[in-house]
Amino acid sequence: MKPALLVATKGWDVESWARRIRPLLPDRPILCTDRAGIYHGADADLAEIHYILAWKPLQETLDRLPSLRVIFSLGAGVDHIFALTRLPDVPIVRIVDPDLTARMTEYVVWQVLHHQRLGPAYSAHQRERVWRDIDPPAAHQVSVGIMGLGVMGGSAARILVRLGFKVRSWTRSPKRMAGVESFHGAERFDAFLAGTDILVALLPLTPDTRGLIDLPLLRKLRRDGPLGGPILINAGRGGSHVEADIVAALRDGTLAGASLDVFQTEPLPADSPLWDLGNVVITPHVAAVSDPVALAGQIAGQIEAFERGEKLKNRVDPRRGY
Ligand code: NDP
Ligand code: OXD
Repeated sequence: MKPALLVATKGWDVESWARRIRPLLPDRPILCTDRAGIYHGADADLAEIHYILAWKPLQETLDRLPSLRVIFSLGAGVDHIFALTRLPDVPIVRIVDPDLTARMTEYVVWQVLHHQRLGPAYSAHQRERVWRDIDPPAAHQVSVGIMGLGVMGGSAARILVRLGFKVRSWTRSPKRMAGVESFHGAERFDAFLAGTDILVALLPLTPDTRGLIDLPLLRKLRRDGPLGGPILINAGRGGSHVEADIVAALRDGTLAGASLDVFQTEPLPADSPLWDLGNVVITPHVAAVSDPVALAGQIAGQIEAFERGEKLKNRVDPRRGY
């Protein structure tokens, strides 16, 4: 038998991953946690595990894996792994895949167009049976500022540029992309914000990005743009924003609207004021869902390549935290 693997996910359908992986790696045991992330089998079986496929793994599960060689995150983000207090000294690999990237690109483009085409106003008119034309601005009059021009942000930027939007980006390190005005680092952050009508956050959650999107930041966005005020779209991580500040900004007009896919607490609590604000689009962390049908092959291929002595792709840098 070849080394075993453990599928350990909290809140996801563990079996749908195991079902896809088993035929791809038929000659090895594939163990699973339950939906709460708890493994109910014997410690002896866990000692055979070389690989964990994880989404929000429990500390107690990782602590029981003495032979672990690689941690595979089942998402693009790895904050759910770095949130643990004890991590074994093994490579952490994340998902980078055209399927996941395409889903995120769809979400960002959908929400940017929704706000640029005055979707919230027209939805309100429809509910009131009002026939009134208000002209949306042209794409080229709207500036979309993307925080995080990585795999996800880069793909969304390319499509937005093709649609004619003015696109700018803000990153940690310098970037060059055709049609995109690039800013990086703390010194250029205010200049980036000052020219942004629609702020798109596609940042990983790290100590540097936690709580970054707060009221002072939102007040720095362009106020005299064509949408009656700036818009926030966050599909990165809820930990990067301060929800109370977003609510305050939506109420006092600092923000004209928002689309939020990620939240400080998920599921978004039923008593969150965000649910009742008309100018907010809420989706339950589904901007880019990890589909086992699309992704299992990549993970199985990585395991086989690793065992042939090849380098793992999409390794995370633990010092950067993403
Ligand atoms: P990448 O690692 O490819 O890109 C991250 C980008 O963020 C990089 O451009 C990086 O800058 C930038 N960045 C990181 N830290 C900072 C900082 N302190 N200041 C400025 N820029 C910073 O990640 P992906 O594009 O693949 O994914 C981004 C995030 O999207 C994931 O971490 C995850 O949290 C989220 N996500 C959400 C999903 C959802 O369904 N809502 C689905 C998938 C992902 P630089 O290029 O200089 O390194
Ligand atoms: C991810 C996510 O990180 O779904 O992939 O949030």
